[in-house]
Amino acid sequence: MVTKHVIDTGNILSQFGFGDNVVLSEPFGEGHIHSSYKVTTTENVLFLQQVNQTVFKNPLYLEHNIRLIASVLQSYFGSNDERKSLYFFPLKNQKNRIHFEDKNGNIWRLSRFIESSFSYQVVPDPSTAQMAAAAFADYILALSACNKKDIYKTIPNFHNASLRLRQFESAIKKSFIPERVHEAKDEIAFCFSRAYLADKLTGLQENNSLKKRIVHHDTKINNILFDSHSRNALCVVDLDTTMPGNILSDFGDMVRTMCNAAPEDEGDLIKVQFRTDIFEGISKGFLNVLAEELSPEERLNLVFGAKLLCWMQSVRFLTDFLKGDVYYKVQHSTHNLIRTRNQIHLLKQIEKEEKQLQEIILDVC
Ligand code: GN1
Ligand code: MG
Repeated sequence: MVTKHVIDTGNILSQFGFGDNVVLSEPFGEGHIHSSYKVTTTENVLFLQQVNQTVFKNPLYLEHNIRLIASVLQSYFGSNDERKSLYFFPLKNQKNRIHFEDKNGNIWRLSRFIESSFSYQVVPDPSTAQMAAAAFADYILALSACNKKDIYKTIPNFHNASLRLRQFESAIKKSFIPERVHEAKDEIAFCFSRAYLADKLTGLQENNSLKKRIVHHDTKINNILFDSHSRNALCVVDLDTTMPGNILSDFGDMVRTMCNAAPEDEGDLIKVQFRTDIFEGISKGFLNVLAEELSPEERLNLVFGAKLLCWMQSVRFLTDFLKGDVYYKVQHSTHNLIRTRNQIHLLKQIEKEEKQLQEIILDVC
């Protein structure tokens, strides 16, 4: 159902030099963090976002990174292909700023809406997975031209698995909602049983086995837009977590979200099937672009990355459930627990197929 919104869209748009002739403003997308709207005016279709300042504590960092990334992508893809990257409009009276702060301290940004595009919640087939993976790989390759020092860490320690584990332990100890600790006791035990994954990541980092790279850190399938006509991958979106990290984050999160035959909050675990043919598609798409760029150690640890990201996401969803749903948007009280169960179920399947997945990577390289 399309609902009219009470946000003062007209005023916000006018800060970016657009008339306040809004026809419709409707919530848009499936993101768990920012609030996004598709805004239709008599002349334009726009994408308006309210930045989540609880998660992104320094909006100036976001602004800086987004502008830098846009310019890098523009030179990588060529300036005439404007649908290949998101362009945020500058403020009418402050051309070097893209954030408008309203009288309540809310921060807004505006881009054009990429028309004739769509996203998937579930990948339909291996060739789509291959295209999506190639798009994320191109994004990483484009950003390899950037100096890592020029990109701010928008969320420090974002994929620090050991820290995520400590936050999880602390949520259990504090027992914010005791019934929830009891309700999730099996999932808590499972997450602890795989805590060695965090230690393994620390070990790889200490040995310098993983090159520091600027990566996206949120390579969910719904963070790629596809062209409605050609059905080809069009552009990567949701760029706010782009910052220095390692390759496992991006490969792992693609496997986590694309290989699952169901959305990440499907509660019927029969439907949560790990799809090996999609894994092959991802590996081809990613490594066709990046194989030369990656070291043998990075390639060897890609399957570990898939397990790690699945585990870390289980831990993050479960921590949020234990804390009373303070981070991810939820639609009901067990949403985060259902997401956790879904991710654990997927991880168990990856573990069973690990050897075969490793062979696929070797074959593709
Ligand atoms: C969040 O904003 P969205 O929905 O694309 C989260 C990711 C998680 C993802 C789980 C900043 O991404 O890290 O993997 O939910 N983003 C942030 O679906 O925490
Ligand atoms: Mg998103």
